[in-house]
Amino acid sequence: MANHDNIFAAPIEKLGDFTFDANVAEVFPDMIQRSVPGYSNIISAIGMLAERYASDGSNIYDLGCSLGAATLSMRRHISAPNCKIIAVDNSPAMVERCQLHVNAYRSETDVSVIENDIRHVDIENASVVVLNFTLQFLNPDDRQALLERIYAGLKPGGIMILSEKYSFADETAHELLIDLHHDFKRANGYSELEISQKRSALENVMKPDTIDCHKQRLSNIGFSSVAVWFQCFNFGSMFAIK
Ligand code: GEK
Repeated sequence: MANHDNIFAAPIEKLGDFTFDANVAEVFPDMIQRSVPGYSNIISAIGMLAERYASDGSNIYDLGCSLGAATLSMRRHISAPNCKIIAVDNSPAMVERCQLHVNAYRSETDVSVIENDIRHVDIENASVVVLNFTLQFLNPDDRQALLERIYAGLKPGGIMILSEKYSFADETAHELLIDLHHDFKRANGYSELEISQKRSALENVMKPDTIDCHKQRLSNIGFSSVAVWFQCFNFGSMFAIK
């Protein structure tokens, strides 16, 4: 059974900013499953999309891979020959554990797990690029440049899958969707204290954009088909095709 996330269960006197350290990596599968509505469905669908879009001899990127859930889902589904999956994360604890998960299964598709900042990784000859709940952790000023580099590195017809937590311009909708997300967390066993401490810890490190902002930015960069294919409360996933 996965290790249980109780990182915010006891009162923390000096609540710092949230970081992806060894404590988080240890409980990550439990944490993300109980915190992100639809996470398992999204992981499965990333595999299905990769199966359709991975092309012979191309690179597939999983940017902000954490423990490699999207990488493993894609590796299970891809049938195109000579593809290479490049999984990147800048948390040493995540990368170390991701490598162990990757080693646990054999596959025709090669996987490289790389410890690096996704803002500095070369993206080239790509048929599929996944940003599964990662862009939201970048400084808002760095988001456009990364998306431009992804666009440039994608082959024509290639796909980017971008899952994010969203904010909403309408205040009532914004508050309601946040409340529903907190209900979801309560239903998954998180206490009021855990919910509020995690919210405070994330305040400085996660600045979500609106769906309109994402769509506008992707269209301006040049992506031709941009659509939200999944949404539950204030979480969702879109694809953008070059
Ligand atoms: C999944 N995609 O399970 N460079 C590299 N990695 C980064 C950076 C950066 N600049 N900033 C944050 N990260 C995964 C889930 S989790 C989402 C992604 C969440 C990494 C960070 O270390 C963490 O592992 C990941 O992005 C975000 O499908 O925890 O809500």
